[in-house]
Amino acid sequence: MTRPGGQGRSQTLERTGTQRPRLWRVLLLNDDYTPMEFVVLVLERYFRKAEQEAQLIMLAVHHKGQGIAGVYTKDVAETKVAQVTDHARREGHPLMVVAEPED
Ligand code: TYC
Repeated sequence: MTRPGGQGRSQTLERTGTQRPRLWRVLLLNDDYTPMEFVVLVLERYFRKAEQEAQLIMLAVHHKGQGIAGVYTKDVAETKVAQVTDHARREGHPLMVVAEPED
């Protein structure tokens, strides 16, 4: 098959500008057993929140069922999920943390 300029080979379309990567939300889910202090520690250590903000996010999750810990590229979000889940399980806590794409 003949294509203009392609001589039968596949063509790469040129795009101008820079594509921003799709971002992923890391969500904390509420449960009845993970201590509040551990959730605050997680928000400070893995999501770099100051103590006051960490307290507010933790309480919002506690009352509403879930909340956003941070927004990252996919690989960073997945790493945070793995690190926090690993830490929580090592401490014996059932804390659930998940990543979901922004629209
Ligand atoms: N609900 C927990 C408690 O009362 C605290 C908690 C907050 C747990 C946020 C998980 O993502 C969470 N100890």
